[in-house]
Amino acid sequence: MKKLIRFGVSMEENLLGQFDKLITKKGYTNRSEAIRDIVRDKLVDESIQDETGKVFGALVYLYDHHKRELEKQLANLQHKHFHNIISTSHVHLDHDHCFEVILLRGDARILKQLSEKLLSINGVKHGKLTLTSSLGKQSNSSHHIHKH
Ligand code: NI
Repeated sequence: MKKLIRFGVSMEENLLGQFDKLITKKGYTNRSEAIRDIVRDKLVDESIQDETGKVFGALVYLYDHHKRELEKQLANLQHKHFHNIISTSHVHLDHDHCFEVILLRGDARILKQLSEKLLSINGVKHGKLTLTSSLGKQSNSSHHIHKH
């Protein structure tokens, strides 16, 4: 474990009360861990803004199974970006809908563009991209990312 540094934070009573309520609701048992997670979240957000930052993503979407040409369009785009795609999971939700999760890696800008293209295809009913980065957790972790 890395060395922990203690520091004091001043806050209005009311603001602190709201913060405590929020973190209790989210399941935190102490303020320090909640503050650490908030700081990590900000750092990850910041690194994701960096267009050449190596990030990881999960794109989830739901689409109409009966829409003509849709599955072909989705597959074509995925093949075009095969080097950004780690895996794709497909679930046949019901008679009409399919649900897919694509795990992605690469530049934030590329992953966002690819996701926008996939989600804008006619017949894709809803979807969302979540990006993360190891930069906020450990500053030197990029050495451990294996490039294929
Ligand atoms: Ni299906």
